[in-house]
Amino acid sequence: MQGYGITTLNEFIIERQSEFPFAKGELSRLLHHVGIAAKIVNKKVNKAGLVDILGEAGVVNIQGETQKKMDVFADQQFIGALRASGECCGFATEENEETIYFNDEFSKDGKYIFCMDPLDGSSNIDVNVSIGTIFSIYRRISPRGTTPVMEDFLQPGRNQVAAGYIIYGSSTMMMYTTGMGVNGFTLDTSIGEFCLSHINIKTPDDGTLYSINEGNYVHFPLGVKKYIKHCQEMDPDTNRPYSSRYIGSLVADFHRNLLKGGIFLYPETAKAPTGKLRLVYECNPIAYLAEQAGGKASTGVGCVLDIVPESLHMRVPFYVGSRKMVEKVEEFLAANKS
Ligand code: P6P
Repeated sequence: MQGYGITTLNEFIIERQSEFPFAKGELSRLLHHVGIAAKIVNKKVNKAGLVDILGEAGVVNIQGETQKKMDVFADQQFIGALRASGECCGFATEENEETIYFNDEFSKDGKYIFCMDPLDGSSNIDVNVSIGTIFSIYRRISPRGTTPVMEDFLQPGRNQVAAGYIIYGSSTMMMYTTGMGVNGFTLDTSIGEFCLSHINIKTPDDGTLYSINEGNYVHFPLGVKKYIKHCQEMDPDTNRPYSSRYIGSLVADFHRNLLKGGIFLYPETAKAPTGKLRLVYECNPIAYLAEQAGGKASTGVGCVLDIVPESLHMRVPFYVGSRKMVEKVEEFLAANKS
């Protein structure tokens, strides 16, 4: 802690770097640049209603989703900031069908690859609902100095060296892990710094909040239907009522559950037969954070972090949050295989 009582993100990154004996500051520099991009995006998000940044960019992305101007802006800001870090040799983002890399020697020598959803939940921005950036960092597999290859991006989530999210909400927070627990930083706009506000977060082992889009109920696997009914009836073991909370923005729903305890569920549905959420840049980083905070992340039949991605935009069913709640869903799914 500094004399003036706060620890900024950069001070924390440097302090923690000393815990990695072989660290040369590359990951620290990368995380520092994530913080810079987050502040730039935050500034725009906060003014979204005032400047011509709302609405559609008139482009449809690889997901078949209409890109919002803010999606494109956030994508560009993070790629620009991370290129400036010189530590990233390539990027995979929700907004681009192919991976992105730069052919200059500086970038090609980068040790890390960066995967992100630059602005998750952006359809909510026009109605002033919290949205977020989700990111995941891996060491490259291909040799430094060469052009990155797809194998660099299709690593199991277990290989992540860092993951995190920025939530642009009532306050803007950056939560991240480098495998030594999860820490949260709240942006103090009066000094333009992310300041340590949530130290070594541990998510409650159990909870009473469940987050799912019940509009898809008829398409859910039988085990999920039974789990929802389980939540809606008084839990005989704990005699506690559950509450349904669904914002429709993964970062916001996950963040609330992380702090209070709860489970987020996005099963396969008719419209999304393998689930809606993307493994590489949504599920893996959130799963890494959940596990680092003592929670669990499952596809319903196994750990999300153990999956070897088959493609960049691969989708999986996603159950994440308090360990006991995720285990309960897995039990219902196993007992009601359809
Ligand atoms: P649905 C936002 O579009 C998103 O990718 C996640 O942030 C969110 O959890 C999910 O989709 C919401 O999907 O089908 O319930 O609107």
